[in-house]
Amino acid sequence: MLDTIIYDVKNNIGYITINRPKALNALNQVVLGELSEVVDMAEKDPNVKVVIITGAGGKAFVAGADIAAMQMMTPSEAYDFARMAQEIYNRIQYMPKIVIAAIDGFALGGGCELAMACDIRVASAKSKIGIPEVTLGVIPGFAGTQRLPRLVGLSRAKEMLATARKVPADEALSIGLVNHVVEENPVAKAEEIAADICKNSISAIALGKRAMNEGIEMELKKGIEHEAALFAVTFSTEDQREGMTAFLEKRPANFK
Ligand code: DAK
Repeated sequence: MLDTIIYDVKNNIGYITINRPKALNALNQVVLGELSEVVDMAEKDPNVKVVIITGAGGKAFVAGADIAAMQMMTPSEAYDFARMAQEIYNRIQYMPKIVIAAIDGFALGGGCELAMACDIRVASAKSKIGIPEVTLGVIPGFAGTQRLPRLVGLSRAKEMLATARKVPADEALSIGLVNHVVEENPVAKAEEIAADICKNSISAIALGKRAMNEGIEMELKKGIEHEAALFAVTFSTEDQREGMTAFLEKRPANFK
């Protein structure tokens, strides 16, 4: 029984909706515990080919970690809280399925960090994205200091950290913080992308995602070797036989 998250599966898409709109979907321990549960469900369900994460209420994706829950934390509790979220976010990043963040409104602090753990980000035009933790006397604790510079470069990330500025969607697009901006309904755009993904080999996408995730942390030559090893693995899959046979028979591939 979930209290703060709605989880649903339709048309091979696992929908994870953070549902605490009165607190702008802020993340406390309950939300994070439930997020962990549904991330596991989506990862293990063979019917789920793509995951979409969004926030309920039309005002926020997630307005950050719950400030009320953090106010009185000791350093050791803060460490455990950060590690709990980081572990879930890592599972999202390394999951062998594509995860799309559909951002409609504020994605701040832990919300921006959640979106950055996803593979693809789609935002509505009204969205604002930022890491305002320094206004609270803390730093990002859910991997924002690590993922943001990797995504937008060190200098832009440092400016976002230090100014706490909420970056508007069009600017987020121009610096590579989001992949797409739509006037409204980012979930519909995420579904469009998901439908394109579902036409392709899901096992190949999983291996390609792994090659990129792991390779980007390696020296280039090692990453290239790693790619060859994973490329070889695709030749042990039914999808490789089907994909190449379908091409040669001039018909669309029918991936399972
Ligand atoms: N936590 C708790 N409640 C929040 C919240 C948050 N992050 N954001 C909004 N709310 C609540 C508000 O308190 C308000 O509740 P009520 O007063 O109605 O009970 C309700 O949501 C609506 O918010 P507002 O009334 O403020 O709505 P506005 O439209 O006026 O403003 C806003 C929207 C998003 C600009 C504003 O709510 C805002 O600035 N929110 C805080 C954004 C923020 O600073 N986010 C970053 C949070 S810190 C760690 C270290 C650091 C972190 C985590 C771990 N470790 C080392 C453990 C930090 C993580 C963060 O994410």
